[in-house]
Amino acid sequence: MLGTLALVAGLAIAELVAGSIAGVPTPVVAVGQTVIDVVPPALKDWAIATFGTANKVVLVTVTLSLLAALGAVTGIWALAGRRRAALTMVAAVGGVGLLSVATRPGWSPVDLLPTALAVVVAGAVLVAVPRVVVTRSSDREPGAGSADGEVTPAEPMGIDRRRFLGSGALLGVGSVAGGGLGRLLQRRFEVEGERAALQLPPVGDRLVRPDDVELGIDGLTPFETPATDFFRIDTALVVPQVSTDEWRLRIHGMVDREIEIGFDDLLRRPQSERDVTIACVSNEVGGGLIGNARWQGVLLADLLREAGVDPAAEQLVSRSIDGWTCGTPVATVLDGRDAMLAFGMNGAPLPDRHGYPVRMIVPGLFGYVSATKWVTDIELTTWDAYDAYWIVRGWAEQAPVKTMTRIDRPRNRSNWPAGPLDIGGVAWAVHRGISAVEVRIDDGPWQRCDLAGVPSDDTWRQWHLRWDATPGEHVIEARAVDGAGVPQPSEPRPPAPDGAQGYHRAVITVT
Ligand SMILES: Nc1nc2c(c(=O)[nH]1)N[C@H]1C(S)=C(S)[C@@H](COP(=O)(O)O)O[C@H]1N2
Ligand SMILES: [Mo]
Repeated sequence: MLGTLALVAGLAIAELVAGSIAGVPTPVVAVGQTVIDVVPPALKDWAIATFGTANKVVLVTVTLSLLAALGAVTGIWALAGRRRAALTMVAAVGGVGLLSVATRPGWSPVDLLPTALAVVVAGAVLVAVPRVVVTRSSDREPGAGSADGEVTPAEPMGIDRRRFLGSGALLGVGSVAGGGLGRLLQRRFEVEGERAALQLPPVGDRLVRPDDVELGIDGLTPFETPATDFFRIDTALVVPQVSTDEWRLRIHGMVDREIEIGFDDLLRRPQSERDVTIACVSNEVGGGLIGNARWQGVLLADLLREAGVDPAAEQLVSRSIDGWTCGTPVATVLDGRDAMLAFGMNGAPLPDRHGYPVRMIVPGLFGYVSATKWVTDIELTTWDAYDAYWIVRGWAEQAPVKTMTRIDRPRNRSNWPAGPLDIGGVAWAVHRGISAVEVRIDDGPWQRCDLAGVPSDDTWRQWHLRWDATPGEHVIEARAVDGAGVPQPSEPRPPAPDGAQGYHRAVITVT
């Protein structure tokens, strides 16, 4: 109980400090973020596979439970007079917190403040509360009356329950109030308000989207994924809140002229708009870690040309404000495709979860080698000079999006009446385009599907086949051919190290 009080008081003061100084991390976030970055890749892959996008909630819950358990033990020690043991525990746990803060990329000493104060407050509670509530035989004469006239039995050491409840209530209420106030104050640092007020400049280089991107069949994935449904993958435990006022991008390394620009500079440059499908390398066959959006931004190649890229530069390393890194082939960025610094998504400013204020988009490459959110630094370098975040963790250096088809209807394990049945989904081979989709039922012949229109080779493509369903259980399989005529690989492979492959299938029952 005392341990919980100390813990809650410590965490509350940390929230209060985090609400007073912009950008400083609370201890739980700092430790959680460090866990994310240091856990072995296998454990992390397991956590993502088991808990999906809830893995971050699980991580915070586990961290808090662990703290609560350690706190309970510490509180018992403190009440039993083992002050030194209790304070050693606080120092040890606090040390882990401080170390976590001080190993974050780009940390500054002020970042230590919430955790340091949490340690001090927790320690003070563990020392002070026993002083007030623990009664020793010397404190009271045996049989002496307490304040309300009750007779307390003689005891060598005991706890004054009333005082304990009193100080506990005081501390508890104080902590909840302080922590709550801290949380409220932290909202000041959220960018949603400025984002809502931001006006995107008009686009000169407009996107031309054909009328037939939608086949108009029920249950097909829409061509444009609404931002609210768009998958989110990143290593950030809390979504970075980056104001356009503070945002700067530096382009440096193997360039003739270093460039540094602010957000307003970006808005003043020629604006482009493109539909681009982005996908995560962790997407399983048939999975949902893929989305298609209309991005507005400036073309990255233009900026790089201004900087003057050294012909010997091979790797473009982009870095986000929270220290995440990404390595993209320079040759890919400069081969004429529409690599962008994007700040608009589907006609609105980028949501914070998707990289507000600015992210990278490179059509045709998996997200971890191209799609840096909250990007603030671009360095031109070589492959030998640097290994980015996921490369160190065993994922492939080169990761073009693989040709893939997903069956969106009928759903796996669904039941249908015999008769005409619409089979459909999306297929993608980002930047190579889709030239054909074929469907096969029960090892029958591959049948050509109808294809929707697309604005470019950089998006997924809806497809559809009407089939006269006959009673029984059926296996539906789909595959695609890319724009260069290369068929989708049939051999199944898991996501690691460079993307899943194989045919998606749906098993249905027709009656
Ligand atoms: N700063 C930052 N950017 C990042 C990541 C990250 O962890 N941190 N993850 C990348 C990965 S692995 C993917 S798949 C895409 C996902 O983009 P989305 O969350 O907007 O869908 O973001 C990329 N950009
Ligand atoms: Mo990803």
